[in-house]
Amino acid sequence: MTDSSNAIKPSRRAFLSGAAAAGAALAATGAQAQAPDPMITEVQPWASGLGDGVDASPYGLPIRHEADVVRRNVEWLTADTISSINFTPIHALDGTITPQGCAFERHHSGAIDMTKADYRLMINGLVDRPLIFTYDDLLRFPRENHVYFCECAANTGMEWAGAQLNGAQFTHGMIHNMEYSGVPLRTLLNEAGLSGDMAGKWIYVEGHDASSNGRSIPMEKALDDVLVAFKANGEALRKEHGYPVRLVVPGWEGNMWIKWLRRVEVMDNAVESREETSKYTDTLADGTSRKWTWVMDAKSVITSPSPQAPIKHGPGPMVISGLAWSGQGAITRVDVSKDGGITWETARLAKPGERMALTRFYLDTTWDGGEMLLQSRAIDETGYVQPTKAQLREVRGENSIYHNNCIQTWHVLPTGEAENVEVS
Ligand SMILES: Nc1nc2c(c(=O)[nH]1)N[C@H]1C(S)=C(S)[C@@H](COP(=O)(O)O)O[C@H]1N2
Ligand SMILES: [Mo]
Repeated sequence: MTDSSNAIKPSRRAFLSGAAAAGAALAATGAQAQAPDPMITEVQPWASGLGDGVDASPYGLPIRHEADVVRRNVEWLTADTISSINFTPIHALDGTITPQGCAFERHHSGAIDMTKADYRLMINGLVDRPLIFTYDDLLRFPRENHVYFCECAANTGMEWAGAQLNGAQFTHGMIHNMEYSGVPLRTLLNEAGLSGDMAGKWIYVEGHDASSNGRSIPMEKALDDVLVAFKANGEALRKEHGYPVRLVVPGWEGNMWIKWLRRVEVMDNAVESREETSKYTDTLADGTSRKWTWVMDAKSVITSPSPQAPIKHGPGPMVISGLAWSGQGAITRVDVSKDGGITWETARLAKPGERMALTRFYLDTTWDGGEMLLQSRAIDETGYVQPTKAQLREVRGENSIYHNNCIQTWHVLPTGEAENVEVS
């Protein structure tokens, strides 16, 4: 293993010779390098006419040339589109913030259409005064802003038995990362009055949708960092993400992030609802199941190059980029391997890791034009190291669905194309 000071950083000189090599490779594919480039020598239509006026899009959409950067389904997973899931195009995004317009959706009974005026949040159960809040009531409590990732526990769930889906969007796209504005749940629980010893108590949370998606959450977490959020990335939550109010449960599986939040009941025990018994439990290698697995452990994936984002240049300088996250806290280091995990280089974090939020990493490197078995390995502030698939299978077997945080491998070919593979 190399530390960051030994990581390959192309010097200016290496960059120039790399660029020359890339230029040479291009020249070999056509005579264009010799000819004048009309994009430089000719006046183009956009420079000789007018563009759109300011009223053309009162609420803007991405330019049409980016029309393929959209949520996508996996056909065989999507029996119907109401009780279903789609995937964030993480292979085409950079930085860490997921625009709401392409953030994955998971609904159990469809995305419902509620107004703020119809919105109610009820807190009941073991409280001094059961309360009902309107949307406007929520705006009167002190609020906070936090960036958090939301990962469906089933993210990467199709990869247990073998490499299946060809693209980071499909293998790792059940995740989004937004800046939420909201009121700490603790504030609202205290408003309703928690008397007596809350140790060992639970809350049961459910949504306004027909599925209700009820989940039990230990009181300790409820009083820690759970947010009742009404804005994401500065604007109202989109319908599909729970407009007007959703629960944000930092670092814990997406299923607990109740959308269209309707009710919080303080209870003595967990409800053991459908969503936390027959679903969202982990089958182990010996056939038994783990009872609770709430935290999303450290994980990472290279988003570029990847099957949907092939290398489009010749040998020479190249940027390898990806995302890392941990439900246990901040990412402290990400390593990248080009040879299937035999040797590792430490990647550069675009910013120091933030707790329970996506971290962008880059490896500024040189491609020799040969094959690569690209992997990334995340390490979080607890010292936890993202496991290999073999390590995870030893404990979990191959029949699990949820909580697959193993190291992903992309096989990059000399053509620059990449495919999803496993290394043993
Ligand atoms: N009310 C309600 N909340 C819900 C769900 C739902 O179907 N209904 N789906 C859950 C699941 S399984 C996940 S992974 C996340 C997905 O959030 P998103 O649709 O904003 O991506 O919402 C959770 N909250
Ligand atoms: Mo989920």
